[in-house]
Amino acid sequence: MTATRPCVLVTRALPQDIESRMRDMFDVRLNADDIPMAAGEIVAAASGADVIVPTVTDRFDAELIARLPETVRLLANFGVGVNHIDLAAATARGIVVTNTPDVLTDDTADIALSLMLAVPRRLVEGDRLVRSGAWQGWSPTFMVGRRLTGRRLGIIGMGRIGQAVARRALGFGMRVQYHNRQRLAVEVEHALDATWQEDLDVMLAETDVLSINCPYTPETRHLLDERRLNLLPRDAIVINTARGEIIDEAALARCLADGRLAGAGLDVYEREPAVEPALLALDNVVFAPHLGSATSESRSAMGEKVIANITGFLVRNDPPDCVDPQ
Ligand code: 8YV
Repeated sequence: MTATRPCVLVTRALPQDIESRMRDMFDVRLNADDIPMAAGEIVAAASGADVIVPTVTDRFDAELIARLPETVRLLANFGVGVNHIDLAAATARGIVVTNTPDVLTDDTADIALSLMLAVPRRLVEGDRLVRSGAWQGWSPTFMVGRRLTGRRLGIIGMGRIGQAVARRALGFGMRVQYHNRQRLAVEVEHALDATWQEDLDVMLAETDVLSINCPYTPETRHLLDERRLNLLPRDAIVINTARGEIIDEAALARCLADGRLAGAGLDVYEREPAVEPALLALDNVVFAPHLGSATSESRSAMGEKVIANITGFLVRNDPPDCVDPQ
């Protein structure tokens, strides 16, 4: 590290233990109010900074990256997804981008499974009914849902989180198939008892529970458009814990409203924190407010990764979680 302490701008409030470690190690500029910063505020606050720590709520597009002070050499993202950063523009400016993989895998998979259970077992609908005081008591035909056991799970994106979802689904007796750009090693497929489907459309037609776990890139924008949503069986449910933009939300709302799909469990949205109003009106959708990595364990570990990436970059020019430059 340089003799003077490196200057680090953090755009959102981070867990206290992480902020205090950063205060000890760096000349750190924190966002105590935790109000998302506009592009101009980021540019001004980054004056003289070596590193910026962004989150998913910042948009580091080519225009903002071009305006960053020359001193900025690293964007140490707090989070694994980097779709909010224009990687090509960063590379062109000689700015390295890092992220925080692995540490949030299990917690994000847990949220996927929570939604997978909550939707077909109608848990949130039930919670609303009990709270309303209108529950009339048990009956053989009351609030009957569907079981997960034996149902066909289709996973789009079989990276770390997709595989963690598959491991959990095995415990629920689901039959696992996946669509991924690359087929997994045979041993991994065997361990997960998962079948590769090269053709996404074919997989969709044979899927009861669809879990989206791929990154959001220009290629995956609206990957689940109206045509593909219509390939799913009528009693299928859709779970999205990846990025909202991968599903055409308006098309999803239409399919759910007219019974072409049975339900959806969503943790992410196309225009967060706004949610498609047509979806909000539906009882067969369970919403979570982007909770994938929201455990104290994940958030601290993400912060530790950010610190390791900053020091790895400044000391050895070799951060452990360097995102492939484009
Ligand atoms: C994070 C996520 O909380 O890591 C990600 O990509 O989607 C979330 O779980 C968020 O990105 C923090 O920046």
